[in-house]
Amino acid sequence: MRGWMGKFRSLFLFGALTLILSGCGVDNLSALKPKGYGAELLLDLMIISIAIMIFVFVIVMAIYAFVLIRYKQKKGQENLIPKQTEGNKALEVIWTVIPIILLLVLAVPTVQATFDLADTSGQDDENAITIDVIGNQYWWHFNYAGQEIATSQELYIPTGERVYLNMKSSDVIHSFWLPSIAGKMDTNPGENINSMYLEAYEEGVYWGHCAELCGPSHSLMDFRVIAVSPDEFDQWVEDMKNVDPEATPETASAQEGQELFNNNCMSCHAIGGSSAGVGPNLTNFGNREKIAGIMDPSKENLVDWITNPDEIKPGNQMPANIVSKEEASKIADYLLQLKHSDVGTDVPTRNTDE
Ligand code: HEC
Ligand SMILES: [Cu+2]
Repeated sequence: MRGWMGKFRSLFLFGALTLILSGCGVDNLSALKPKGYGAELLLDLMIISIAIMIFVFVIVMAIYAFVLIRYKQKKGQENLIPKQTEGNKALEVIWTVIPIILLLVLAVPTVQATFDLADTSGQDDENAITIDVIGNQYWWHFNYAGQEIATSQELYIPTGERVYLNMKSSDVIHSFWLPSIAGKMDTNPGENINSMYLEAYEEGVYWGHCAELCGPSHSLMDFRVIAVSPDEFDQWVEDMKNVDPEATPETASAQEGQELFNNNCMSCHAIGGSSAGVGPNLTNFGNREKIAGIMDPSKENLVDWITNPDEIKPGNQMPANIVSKEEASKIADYLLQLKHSDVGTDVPTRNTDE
């Protein structure tokens, strides 16, 4: 016997699904809440295509329901053969012409947007900001062309301005995906460079992901884009250019950490400059939102990372146990005080307005 639960089962299912899916619209990570030019263009296209789909669906369902009801077999008509019609010029013209119109309505803005988003010719302007993006298993490197500065994992950009990205990969194919500001683009190994641009409307910290399955830690290959006002951006560039990689830290523990770091870690990591080594550039590390793109920046997490990175990001290229836990703790003191620029530290983070 089906109880009242049974009768309402599908209603429950739909209700639960709605609740789960409503979690998809996270601020600063969602294509449905655009905060930049590309994302806005793409959302408009989604709305047009969904509107057309709903229009077609409703008309087809209405005709379907009409035929079902109007031509239902009635009592006493079991052997009745309805009037047979073959071909109808007017109807055939209508159902050929309407889809053509709908396809045009869909095609014109789609083709326009495609060319618009692919137009990176603005980077030839000498004042344009261009950034070389390099995807690595499982971290991102951002090299500011002509500026001799670089960041890893966190990309700083000015708001209200087009910033051009030229992308490639150092190993396998990755995909740079920043849903709330722009679309997504593959980074390929080899000579093939893909270009796109970002234009953020408001200050904020925007979340990006790698969107191409690239290995066991693919799902942990996150990055941030920090959009600040153009003035603050210029300040940030100044700060980054004036980094002194040799600066002596204040505490004794951090000083020991600095020496340990220089002896054990500098072969892969850089502080200051624009080099992309085997590992991320750690300039301004103390102001990072995340460690390795995914962990909150606590000392405990950092020590865990330094002693056994593979436990946190399986398959990544940093070796475990280079230093002891005590040494790692001193290195953590050193790294966490690397604050080279406070630009962006007051920018509202994701979800603060929810
Ligand atoms: C063989 C090269 C190599 C050596 C040596 C190395 N690392 Fe790494 N390190 C990496 C790579 C590669 C990553 C990126 C891992 C990832 O996120 O996939 C990384 C990531 C990190 C991160 C996270 C960076 C970020 O952007 O959030 C920290 C911190 C770090 N390493 C510290 C150290 C310290 C401290 C040492 C020395 C004890 C060290 N590394 C030695 C290659 C190396
Ligand atoms: Cu990837």
